[in-house]
Amino acid sequence: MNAQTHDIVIVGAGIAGLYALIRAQKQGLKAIVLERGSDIGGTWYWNRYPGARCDVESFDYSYSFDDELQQEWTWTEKYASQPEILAYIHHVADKYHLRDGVRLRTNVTAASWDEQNLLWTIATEENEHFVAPIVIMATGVLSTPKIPDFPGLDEFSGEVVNSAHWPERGVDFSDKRVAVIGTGSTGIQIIPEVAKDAAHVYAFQRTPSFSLPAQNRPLSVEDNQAVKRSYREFRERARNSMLGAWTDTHDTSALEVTAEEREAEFQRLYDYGSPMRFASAFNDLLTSEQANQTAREFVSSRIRERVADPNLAERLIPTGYGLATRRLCIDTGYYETFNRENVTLVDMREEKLEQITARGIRTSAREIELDVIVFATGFDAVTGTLTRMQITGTSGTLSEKWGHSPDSWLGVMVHGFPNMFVVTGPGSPSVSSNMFLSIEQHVEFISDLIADSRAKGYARIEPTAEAEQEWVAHSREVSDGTLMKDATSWYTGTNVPGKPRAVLQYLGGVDVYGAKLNHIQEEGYPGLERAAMREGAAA
Ligand code: NA7
Repeated sequence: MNAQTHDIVIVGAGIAGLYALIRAQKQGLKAIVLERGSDIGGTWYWNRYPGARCDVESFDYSYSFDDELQQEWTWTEKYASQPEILAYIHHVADKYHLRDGVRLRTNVTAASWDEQNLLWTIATEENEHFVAPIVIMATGVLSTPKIPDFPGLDEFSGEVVNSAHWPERGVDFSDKRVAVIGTGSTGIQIIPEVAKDAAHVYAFQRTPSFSLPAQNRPLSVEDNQAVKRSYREFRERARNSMLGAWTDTHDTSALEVTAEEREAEFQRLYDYGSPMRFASAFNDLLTSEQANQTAREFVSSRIRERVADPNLAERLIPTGYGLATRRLCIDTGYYETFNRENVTLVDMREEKLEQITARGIRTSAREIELDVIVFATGFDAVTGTLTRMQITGTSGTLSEKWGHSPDSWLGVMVHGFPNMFVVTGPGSPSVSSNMFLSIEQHVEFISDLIADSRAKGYARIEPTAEAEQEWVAHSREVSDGTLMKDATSWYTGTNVPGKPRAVLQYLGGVDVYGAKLNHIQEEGYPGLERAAMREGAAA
């Protein structure tokens, strides 16, 4: 076996992997990033479908580690589009000379731990091997799309595209009959865009989502300057917030204020257009069914105003789960799109998708002729990318372990997998936070831990089983107190058949979580077992 040796192998060249590379290079370590895509960017490389846009505001959704970087970059919209975010990531790669450290078109399929020599061997689909004492899995939380196996898919004579593997050449929808399957954040972004060009769009909805108007707008130079003048304080406020982005909300129960006050507050935040702010309008929207009901009623009324046909509006209004217990979406003209002549809702709760045929889709009610089928059917989120790799630790594989329960120590390390770090893994705030901030927080924690261990002569780092279980129990206790635990969605792993039900995020808050990481660091990393190299190990 002809293996290449490094100090660190980083898997994934998205926001996390690139920052991990910056930190490793700063520490003088020989690092390589392995990336399966043909370019850098991760999530923002793959998800280039029409309408793709972030749901965290641009000033928050960016790196904070270098003031020069945040001063020199100018955002053009409140919610940046995919091309703008990708351009930003490319700017970062150029500024910090990262490209030479990234190996593209390199798909990691396996990683195995050598306990004698304290080394990971990383294998790729291209049959290459990389050896390093440390591996950082920066593989993303929404990086393995879920593709339902609808019968007959192979027979379809038109074009089939997946939102998460959008063709680089683009897709021409003009005058085409198009089905979009899935009405989560992605479907909600795609449907209005495709409807502008297509002859007809059939929106296949199984579960309606709650969505708020994004109230997206161009950002002026003055808008940028206003934030840049006090970016340090802006970031500090974000780090000390529950969601990793400051929300202009009050610490009050929705049930303690009058109906008029509640309505006014919901309206104020609705007009602002931010899922994070709206979901934290009151402090008990995610813990009290009754409080949540008030928010649901408010948004349902707005949906009724946006959709001309009252029957159609009722079909688009979610029932049976709490607002923000599944992803609360933002949109640009989503509900209004259903007022167009060329858009039809196919309500899969009543009209089952029975078969994909050569000509289109046969439902329990009709056959719909189509030229294009778009899958926006979501992801095997947070754990799916890692469980698909053959990762073998000290006593079994990660897919076996997480097949029972996605346990980890703070979402950053896993007992049984020494020297393997995960950026924004299960049990960390990850997708319930501003991912950029959570990624920075994790990468900094990881690189500081590596530096500290190297300085002290430790070659092996592993969380104890007890520390891991303590964190899992705490995380579960927090999520058990919320309405989120009961929802069926990718937040709880219940969108993927066979995946164990567990809230995949730590819901105690980015502020609380950050304080925990800082405390652990200050206390010399309790919960971790660190050991020196064994005698006789390969140098
Ligand atoms: P989501 O939010 O998981 O949405 C996927 C959608 O696809 C959702 O409406 C699903 O309905 C639907 N779906 C999935 N499987 C099927 C099958 N078999 N039949 C019919 N419909 C299906 O993924 P997104 O990509 O929209 O968003 C993911 C995150 O990316 C988003 O929250 C942002 O953070 C960015 P279901 O709800 O399962 O009934």
